[in-house]
Amino acid sequence: MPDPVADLRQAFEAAYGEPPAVVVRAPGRVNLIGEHTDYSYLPVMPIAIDRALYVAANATDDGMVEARSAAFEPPAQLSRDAEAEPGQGWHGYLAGALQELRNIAPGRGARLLVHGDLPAEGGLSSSSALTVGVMAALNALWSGGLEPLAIARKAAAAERRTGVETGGMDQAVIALAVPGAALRIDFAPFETRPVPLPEELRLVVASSGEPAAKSGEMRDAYNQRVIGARLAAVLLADQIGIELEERPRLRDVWGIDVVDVLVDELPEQASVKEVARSLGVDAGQLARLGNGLFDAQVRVPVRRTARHILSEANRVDEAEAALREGDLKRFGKLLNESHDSLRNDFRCSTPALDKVCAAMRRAGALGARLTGAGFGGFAVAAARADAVAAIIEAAEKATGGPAFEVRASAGLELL
Ligand code: NG1
Repeated sequence: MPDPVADLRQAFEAAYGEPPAVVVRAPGRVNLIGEHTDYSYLPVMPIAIDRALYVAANATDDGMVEARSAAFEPPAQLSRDAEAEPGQGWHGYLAGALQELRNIAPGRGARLLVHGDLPAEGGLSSSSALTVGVMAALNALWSGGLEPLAIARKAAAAERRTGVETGGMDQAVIALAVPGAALRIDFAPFETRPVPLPEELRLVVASSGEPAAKSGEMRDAYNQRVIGARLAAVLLADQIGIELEERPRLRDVWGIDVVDVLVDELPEQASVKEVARSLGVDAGQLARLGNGLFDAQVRVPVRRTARHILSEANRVDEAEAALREGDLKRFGKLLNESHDSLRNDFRCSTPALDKVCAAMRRAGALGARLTGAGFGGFAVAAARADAVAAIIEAAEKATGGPAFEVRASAGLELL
């Protein structure tokens, strides 16, 4: 059996001439349901998986952070004052992490080595596993005293510095997951509860064969949806009579009786500028992205975005109930409905994702959907044990793979 931790310790010694003081395991994640809901403060239900990134680290006193990895290129040599910018690849996540840790042990440095068996092509949260893992390792090395939840929050802030307006699901489940269960996460107020997975449930993930790295067009497409959700929230809140000063999210209007009707009356598309003008509010406060990168004149889809997000939040409630009751058929059906909504309303699926989901359903999956941001990346299928091998084979045949079974694993661990 390969032992990734022993290999990493050995590789660290070979690279830096001494054993690491700290080794951290940060798992990848697969979202079971609740897609594109987190940035509207609506619930999600991901698992941490049994594939992970491992970060080995030693402290130095030179105020520099050196990082090497077999999975990410090129090696990094960053000062503690490094600042993240979009388009810097993995250096951006490292710099964002350092910015968020600036108050901890100023002047100290570190040497890091990152290994893992988590595909880095996007979809299984390798970026968040990297950010959370590096921050946890540095926190341990520099005695920062941060709890896992604080690490998750700072890791989400660090990723936003790279230009993606992430909602915080990935970092939270990576930091807080428990083995054998999905984690239902609510964001306002922040609460998590484990949802034990039924014994007979198996989960398969399958690559669409297309990378979903968060750069360029993909980042713009993601951020456009975030803005569309915020515009929908203010327009609906205004209709219902909720105070606009508070920067409403779709969470604030979810479940209100008339909302389903009002959603259908939202504009198909709108820009931040148009909505601000129509409501007589300041465009900046209305839908500001963390890094101010969004152009207020760009028109984004509003109605379809809101329709997906609000219906998806209902599906999270229903899927949690189905899992607690052991109703696998119902759970599978909800995965299919989620995929349809992501494809037809939210429009973040691709022909390859549709194809791999269809192939897995035909091969016996109870349900299948894209997982994560979409626009490429991975799909997840729910199945009973006897169908797993056929599902993996069908998925690999459809897209070239890889496809493999995943198990709900522990979150962040200091080894
Ligand atoms: P990915 O890109 O699959 O890790 C992204 C966001 C999540 C969430 C999902 C969609 C980041 C780091 N993560 O996940 O917060 O919004 O899309 O549900 O941006």
